[in-house]
Amino acid sequence: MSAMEDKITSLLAEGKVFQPPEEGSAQAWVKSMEEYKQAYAHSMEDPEGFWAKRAEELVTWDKKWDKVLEYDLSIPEVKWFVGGKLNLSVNCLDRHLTDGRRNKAAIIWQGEPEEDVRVYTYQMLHDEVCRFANVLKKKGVKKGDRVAIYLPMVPELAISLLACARLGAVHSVVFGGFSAVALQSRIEDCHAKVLITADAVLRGGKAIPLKPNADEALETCPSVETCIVVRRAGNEIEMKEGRDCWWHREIHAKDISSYCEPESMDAEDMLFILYTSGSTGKPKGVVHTTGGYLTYAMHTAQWVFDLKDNDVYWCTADLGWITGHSYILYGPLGLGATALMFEGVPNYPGPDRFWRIVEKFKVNIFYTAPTAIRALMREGVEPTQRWDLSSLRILGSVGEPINPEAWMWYFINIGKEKLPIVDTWWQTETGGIMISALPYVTPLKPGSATLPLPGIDAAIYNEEGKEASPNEGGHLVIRKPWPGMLRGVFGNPERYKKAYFNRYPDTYDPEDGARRDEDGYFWIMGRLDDVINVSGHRLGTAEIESALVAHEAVAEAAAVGMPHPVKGQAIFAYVTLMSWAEESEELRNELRQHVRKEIGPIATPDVIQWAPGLPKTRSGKIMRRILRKIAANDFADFGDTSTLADPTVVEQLVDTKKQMG
Ligand code: 6R9
Repeated sequence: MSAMEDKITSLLAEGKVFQPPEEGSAQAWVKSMEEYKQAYAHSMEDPEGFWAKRAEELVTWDKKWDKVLEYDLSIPEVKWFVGGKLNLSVNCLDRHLTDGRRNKAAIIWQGEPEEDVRVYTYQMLHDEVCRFANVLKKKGVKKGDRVAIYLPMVPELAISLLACARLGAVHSVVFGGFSAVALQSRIEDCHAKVLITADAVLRGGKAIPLKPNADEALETCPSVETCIVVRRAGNEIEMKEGRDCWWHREIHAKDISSYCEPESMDAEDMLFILYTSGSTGKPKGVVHTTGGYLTYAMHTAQWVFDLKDNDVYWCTADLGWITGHSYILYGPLGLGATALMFEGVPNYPGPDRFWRIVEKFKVNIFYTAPTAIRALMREGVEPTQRWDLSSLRILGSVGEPINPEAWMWYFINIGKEKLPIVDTWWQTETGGIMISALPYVTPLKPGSATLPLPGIDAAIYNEEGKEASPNEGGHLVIRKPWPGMLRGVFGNPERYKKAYFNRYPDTYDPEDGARRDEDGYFWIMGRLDDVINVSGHRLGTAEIESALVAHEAVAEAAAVGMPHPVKGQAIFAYVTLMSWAEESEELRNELRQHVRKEIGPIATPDVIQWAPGLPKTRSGKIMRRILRKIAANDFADFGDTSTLADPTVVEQLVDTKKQMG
């Protein structure tokens, strides 16, 4: 055991609680546990008063709301700040032109090549956003139209979102790592009128073409009239006449002005759709609206990251995920902060890339994912020592439960045993952080997301819908509406109700398992539905299975998660072949490539095991519990198997797995 592992083990064994640093608490937005408790109590007694005050303090409204909240979770229907009017690009840009921040850096962009840096002041960003909004307008985009965005982490990505918000168009970002097929199904679902993409993505020192994926997707997307292409790598691409145009040409056209009148939006007008995986069927288009979402993103960014005007704040997420939407863009820019945006990956050109960037821009607040921490942990401590990390004051984590070893490593080597770590639990659907420590306030326990934020009525329910006793595991639930919550699943109200409000009456069900300890701290255990969390990315087993079954040689497939030291979970797929097909290494590779093409590289199965049959109940339901155990080499106890239609199937699968190792 190394000295570092030794230290981590012994600190953890003490079951230590780490007190927040006192230094800095006097200036913090929330200064003491007392203040937190008061705010929490107020928010539970008078939620409307609490949120109205925050919405007033944080957001610039064109017209104030008539009613703070109207809701009925049994439908479900939720409306915040009813009758209020505002524009998000005005809140993120225009108002900072007159509040003393005009020449302040809004976005510092670090490209994948070290020397590729661009800085946008609030004025510059405002002008670019206006120009691009005018381009979209010229292409016929109007309020309510959907715009699909499929871009690498370039500044044009942030500009695109804000330009849509300026016009009242609905953006739907599709992560640049998704395949043509995944892009196609999302565009089709939301009927996007315009697609914004790039020639290529720079990743790990290579240019990976992106436009061919867009071309393939658009072959069967009749709704898309225009495709705007950002030039990133300069690789040769095809431009389809009448449909495709270059970003840089359009934005610099003579008739494009650097001012665009913002559309005054209703608080409940749709702001964006973001697709995420659920337990069944295709991905869900999670809908967020305008006034509540902005209030919530800003409120949480301010209290959880203690954002101040002098801070350089860095969230390493991609804008293709909700974390990027709320905590690179809307939250920080709403607050007039300086956000760093990074195009590259943690380990290229070396495992010290993150730390080098921290020193280079004197980053104060750093927010990343456990999978990145675990990957960097493997490289040892030395890369963290090459750079000066003394500018840091707050560390954050998001995306999956952070295991205590990774927490300790982060705390010791990056936090130098004094910085607070905010482990933030939330979801695409919640719009913003729900359960998290406040940095100068909450005593920390490695591996626990700690306590719900003010305004969030979180609890643990057992199967009967009663509140679980301390340390009893159960379903995490949220009992009161909050401004950032999703307002629907695009085009599918039934699915909205069924997926989130069906288990317990009038209660939001995030489908996560958790327990609360004797101090009321939440310990999140992970998904209860058929969702696999690979490196913090949500993948539905149903999506992977339907991709596999789409291959002509596959009769049936079942995908489960298996523990993985870096990714958290890896994908293990059981495949039953058609009778004519033969098991072979080539076919195994072909199937992996096939899933990669259907969904994207993150969904590639790590292991494929041939299965002559799958363990099913007599009603035909696959018993995933057993498949998960076999995948993890845990053959000791399969629990109740009495409902299995054919128990010999399990023996066969165990034998094969034992041979595979
Ligand atoms: C923001 C984001 C949501 C799912 C969620 C949960 C897991 C996220 C977590 C966490 C434990 C944390 N999750 N943060 N689990 N501790 N701090 O990740 O959104 O992509 O929708 O994923 O991720 O299982 O239900 P999303």
